[in-house]
Amino acid sequence: MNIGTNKKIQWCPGCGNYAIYSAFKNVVERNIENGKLIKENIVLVSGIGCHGYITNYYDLNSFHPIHGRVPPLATGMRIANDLLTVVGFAGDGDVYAEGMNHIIQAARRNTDITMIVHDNSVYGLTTGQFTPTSPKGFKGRSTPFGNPERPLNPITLMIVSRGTFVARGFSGDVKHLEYLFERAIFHRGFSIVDVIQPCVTFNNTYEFFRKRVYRLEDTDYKPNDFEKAVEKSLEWGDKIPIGVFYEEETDTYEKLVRGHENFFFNRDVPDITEILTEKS
Ligand SMILES: Cc1ncc(C[n+]2csc(CCOP(=O)(O)OP(=O)(O)O)c2C)c(N)n1
Ligand code: SF4
Ligand SMILES: [Mg+2]
Repeated sequence: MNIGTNKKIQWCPGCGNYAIYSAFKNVVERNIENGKLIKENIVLVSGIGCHGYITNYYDLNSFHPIHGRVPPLATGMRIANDLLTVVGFAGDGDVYAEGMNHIIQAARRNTDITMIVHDNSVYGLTTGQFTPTSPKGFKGRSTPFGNPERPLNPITLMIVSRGTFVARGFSGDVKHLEYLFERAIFHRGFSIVDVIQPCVTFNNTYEFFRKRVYRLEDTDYKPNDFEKAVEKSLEWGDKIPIGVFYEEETDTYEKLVRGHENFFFNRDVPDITEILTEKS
């Protein structure tokens, strides 16, 4: 099984998008092969930005809406056809700036969609302007004297918006990304993985994150307590946690509206913890 296409990949060498691309590809190919996902029933939605090219590189159904509108499109697709596995790829500018309202509503609505955010803390495609996740002091095209604003914390935002699966990944840890993507896809309800990644051309954060990230899965942290998840999401400094911050099983929007939910594929989460011992 190979879900790649023969299109030439356009991203700059070293861009964090490659890690997301290959981790997701491995997860989908593995689960099509073992019969847990149906290729024809997968639909991808990608936003406007460098990240948005990702759907060109998979041989899967896809749709490319206007900037910021990945969550409402994904929600609509899932509600219209509950046989679909719907995954949205968005940028930090896409989904935390112009599309901010939509991601909050999608999280609290708990439709069964998965969102993967390519969070490079910059507008890559439009050549280096600051976004809501750019740090204070960030110097770019539109902030030559430094960004005066304090950054948004997307993990806290998604937890308090009642997202039922909220995780952070790092593009320098591909095996861990695979683990998170697989957990997110098989979660019943809204799931989001915010992937911190460099834009090597306009905001190269690779070394900054590589020195600081640690996996929550290597600690005794349990993602089943809302208040503890909010508290954990605030940790950001010399150490930066990656992993599942919060997970909750509750009724999906589809169940509440229709009185039942259809899942075409087997929702038993595959046991993939052994992947965490593999080298990235
Ligand atoms: C409705 C609309 N508003 C604004 C734009 C301009 N625009 C195109 S890409 C982009 C930013 C992309 O940044 P991000 O979402 O972080 O993606 P990246 O390029 O970093 O992957 C913007 C503002 C647009 N194309 N359409
Ligand atoms: S400009 Fe940045 S985000 Fe866009 S492809 Fe290049 S490195 Fe990646
Ligand atoms: Mg971006």
